[in-house]
Amino acid sequence: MNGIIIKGIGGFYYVKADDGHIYECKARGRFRKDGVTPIIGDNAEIEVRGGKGSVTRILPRKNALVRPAVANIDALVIVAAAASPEPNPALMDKLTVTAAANDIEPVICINKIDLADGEGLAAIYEAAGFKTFMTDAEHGKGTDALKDFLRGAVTAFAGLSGVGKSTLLNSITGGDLKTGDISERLRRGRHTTRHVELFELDGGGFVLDTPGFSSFEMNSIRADELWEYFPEMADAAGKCRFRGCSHISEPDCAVKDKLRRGEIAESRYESYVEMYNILKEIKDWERNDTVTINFSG
Ligand SMILES: Nc1nc2c(ncn2[C@@H]2O[C@H](COP(=O)(O)OP(=O)(O)OP(=O)(O)O)[C@@H](O)[C@H]2O)c(=O)[nH]1
Ligand SMILES: [Mg+2]
Ligand SMILES: [Zn+2]
Repeated sequence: MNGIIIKGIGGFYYVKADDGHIYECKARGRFRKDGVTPIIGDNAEIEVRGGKGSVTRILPRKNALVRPAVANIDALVIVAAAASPEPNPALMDKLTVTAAANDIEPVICINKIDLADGEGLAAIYEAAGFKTFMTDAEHGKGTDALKDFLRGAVTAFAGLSGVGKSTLLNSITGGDLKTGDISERLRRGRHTTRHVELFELDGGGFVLDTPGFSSFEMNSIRADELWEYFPEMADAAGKCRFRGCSHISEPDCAVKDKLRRGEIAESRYESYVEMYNILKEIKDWERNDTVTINFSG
């Protein structure tokens, strides 16, 4: 039987199997020998005998994030608050690039639109080619459209602490994930969300609640390939005068023409330049295979 690992606690893996049941499974010893540790999101083969389940095989992963370790993410919902905390477009752009480079669809959600007008921010990401949602999770506004989008996929949520990821997820799953106000968070000096689990949506699909992330690495991305992860640059990038144009200082650059015409947002282009300058200093031997996002717990 096949299934997806939705939770791991104390050496047991909880597998939602194709037959609709959840089985508590042990991993067979050979995983340790192979150096494969099952993680949530893994598609697994399991055997069930006399009520006891074991994971016998982990199917190849499409991608894997670290801290928390989770595999096979289809979409990353990048949540920003219209206000409180103030949106940070540079951070959002790094996340869109990191996701895309991992074969994860980046999706934008501007939350807390009851507190401030998020239209301008949303327009930037819509124009760049991302699916963009506007929500007021506190009052359940706009969350149905997001819920429809998540159906059938495995989705993670990312964004600064306090933007409303858990509140959004609660509204979507009807569950009771832990949320906290900012004063409580400051008092405890840590993030509100700590456990890691995939939550099944009625109608299919899974969502992962993650704490606010602390850092991520983009070492695997080459500077000259960075433009590929900016959808709004894709049609222009082949039309520059120079092959291998960095789209920063060369003349007759089709990307900068687009920027001048207002078809690429200033903030997005600034993020591109900032990331390009960091990535171009990375030597080939310093490159990792995978792009990682570290979510702090
Ligand atoms: N006004 C308003 N408040 C919201 C909205 N969404 C969430 N909040 C509040 O914002 C605070 C933080 O929300 P959480 O859902 O805990 O934020 P989080 O992103 O999960 O934070 P971490 O788990 O620390 O990463 C809570 O007090 C929520 O009630 C919204 O749309 N509007
Ligand atoms: Mg949370
Ligand atoms: Zn160019």
